[in-house]
Amino acid sequence: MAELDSGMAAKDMADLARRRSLPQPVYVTRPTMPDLKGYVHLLEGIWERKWLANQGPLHEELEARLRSFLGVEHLSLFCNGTIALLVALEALRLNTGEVITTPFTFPATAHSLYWNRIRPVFCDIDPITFNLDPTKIERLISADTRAILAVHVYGRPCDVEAIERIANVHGLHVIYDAAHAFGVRYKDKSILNYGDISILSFHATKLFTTAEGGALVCGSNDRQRRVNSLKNFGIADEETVIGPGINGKMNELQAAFGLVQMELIDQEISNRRDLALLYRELLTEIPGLDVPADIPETESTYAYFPVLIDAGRFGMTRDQLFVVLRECNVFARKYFYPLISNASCYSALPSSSVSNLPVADRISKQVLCLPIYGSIGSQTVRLITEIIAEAQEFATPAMLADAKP
Ligand code: T4K
Repeated sequence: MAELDSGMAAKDMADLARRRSLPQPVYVTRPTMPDLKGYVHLLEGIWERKWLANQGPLHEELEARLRSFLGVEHLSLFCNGTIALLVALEALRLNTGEVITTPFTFPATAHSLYWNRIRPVFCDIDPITFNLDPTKIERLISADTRAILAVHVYGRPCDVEAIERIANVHGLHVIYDAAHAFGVRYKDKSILNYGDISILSFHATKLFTTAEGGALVCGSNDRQRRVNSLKNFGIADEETVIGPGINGKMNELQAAFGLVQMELIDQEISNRRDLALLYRELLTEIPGLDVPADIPETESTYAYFPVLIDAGRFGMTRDQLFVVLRECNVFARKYFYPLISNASCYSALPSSSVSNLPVADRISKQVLCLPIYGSIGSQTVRLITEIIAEAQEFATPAMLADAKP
């Protein structure tokens, strides 16, 4: 019988899709759309003021609101998270040598090093947090190492204490790519308060969004002054340029969107918490599908809902399940497969070898991020889990044997 990519018999797949397919595509995420009238009201003010960019009043208001909401003192808005990362490195004068980083992330993390002429040194990840494994960092430190660039992947906090200890011993800077960690708290304080600098992304796919956007959080007035001039072409005042800056500014239309979105954020987090609990309850009995436990002492904001598929126990591979879901109109995502260390611009680095990254390699082949966003509704979550459970019923040893390695 013909097999589809999923490994399920075509007949079984067609039957499952006919019975179970969701009427509308369900994506891994959808933005929380704010009240349109409220947004238009703010736009009217922009029209009257004719002030569109460069630290306008809405930009200033959003910065203040976010500082208070996130519990941080020094926050600068950016046009996106990637430029915030570039500026973070430049603000710390990191533009040569090596930086230790994770391969289990979105390309922007490693690319920010490349653009600042820094060689990434990839370190393996911890199997519980999915973030840099602190026990494997020190062996990668060389005379050229300048910093550690860690990611709180899916908003799961890194082992920030261990990373801080290593950085202090070796005199390294620590930058956190906190693109996924909006609102996450660890040990009763914002996760953004750890390290020298953290950056956030406010892309359309993020829990809090300004369509494109981001922010940089740092620990002192002096550093924030430097950051603010670097994101404004390096201009300090009308006659002084302090360095080779860039244009990283957020505009008034983005800030207006952010301000109306702020009204929804508490409800969105609460909805996601309920959905995450429901997923956990419904998936817990499925053999071979592991829902990672929450990190202790962490208030999560459920930016993503990753699960791990152990093909041997589940009966089909992650890739096969991905296809089954897609056939049923559910667009889960393999965040983050393949590892960024496998991209052609990095694969020749010695630290990119699989033997250096066995845990990251395994997790990237097992992980699947299921749809999660406030408006998805508990009924859709139930239907997704039913598709997964039913798919497992069709799994056969032959399918696994046929699966591509
Ligand atoms: N560091 C990390 C760890 C990151 O994850 C990211 C970005 C960055 C740094 C850089 O931050 P930014 O410079 O982007 O601020 C998406 C995002 O483009 C990217 O921002 C994000 N990480 C990454 C994890 O996800 P794609 O290629 O998966 O996005 P896309 O277009 O396939 O969208 C995914 C789903 O979201 C769609 O299937 C439907 C939904 N969607 C998407 C958009 C754009 C919507 O419903 N509406 C939309 O407008 O990368």
